[in-house]
Amino acid sequence: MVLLSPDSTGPLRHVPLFRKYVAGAELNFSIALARLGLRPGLISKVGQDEFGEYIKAAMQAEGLDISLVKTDEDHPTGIYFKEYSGLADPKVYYYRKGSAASTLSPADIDPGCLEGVRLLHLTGITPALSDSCRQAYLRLLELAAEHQVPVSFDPNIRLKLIAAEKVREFMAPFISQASLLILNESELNYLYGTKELAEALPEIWAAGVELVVHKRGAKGAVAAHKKEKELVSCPPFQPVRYVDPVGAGDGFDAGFVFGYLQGWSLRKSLYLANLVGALATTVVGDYEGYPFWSDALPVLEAVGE
Ligand code: KDG
Repeated sequence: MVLLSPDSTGPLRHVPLFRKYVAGAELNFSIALARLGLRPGLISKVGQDEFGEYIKAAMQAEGLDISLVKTDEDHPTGIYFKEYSGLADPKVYYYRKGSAASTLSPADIDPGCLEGVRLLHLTGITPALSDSCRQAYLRLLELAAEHQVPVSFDPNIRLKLIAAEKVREFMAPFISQASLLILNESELNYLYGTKELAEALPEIWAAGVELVVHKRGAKGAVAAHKKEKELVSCPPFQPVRYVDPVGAGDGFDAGFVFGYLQGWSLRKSLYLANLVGALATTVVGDYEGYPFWSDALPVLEAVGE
């Protein structure tokens, strides 16, 4: 999506100026990984319009593989707005019904798209956009199973897209095929009726997940592995400036997945995750604050294994 962020605080009806950014959870995640040195590909659709061109150019500039991003002649690129009230974190307003991305369907999924891929990362946002998106994501799960590609999943629950009472059933197929599950406190609560990771673990292991990470925002993060008794926790990284939290969760996921793919310890992966997430909060855009590998390396060296 394109993000239009107001230049001033207050209800959008009084805002005269907006700044334009690129956003979207899966895109943010991919950019964070690319900045750390990987070359992720994204499966999505944009409209055949100026915003679509803008998004593709930004993806290329950030080093993403956009060969699986389709351009749709009949549907526009989705947009979303932020609104800053001065009282709380920003509200978001989506204009993405009928957008190009919401028409993603199994026909858009190239059967060879996971060949040679090390990990498939999905979030609960795209499948909540439409039934065809959900079918496309289920097709990706089939392909991941066929090619033995591990799946990481972040439910990324958006109550503007999915009713609270449907969340558990909706997320079940994705969670049950995920090796790695990453979620925050409110998602833990919607899915397992608790805010404590330890209490949710029996159900999470029973679903087949091997590794689960609890993002706790300003309280840091905790990870648990099915084969280990002890939970591993990590303190937060404190940025020097705070603007808004949007994009932090995606950056966190990417930082953790990066460590996971390198075979790092849970502790070190959590440190990088916290660092990427925290730096996202220092800017208005979703991903602009994510660190490059050269920024992250000295912090990681100071932390050790
Ligand atoms: O995680 C950041 C996203 O929330 C933002 O980019 C917009 O993808 C988005 C969504 O659906 O909320």
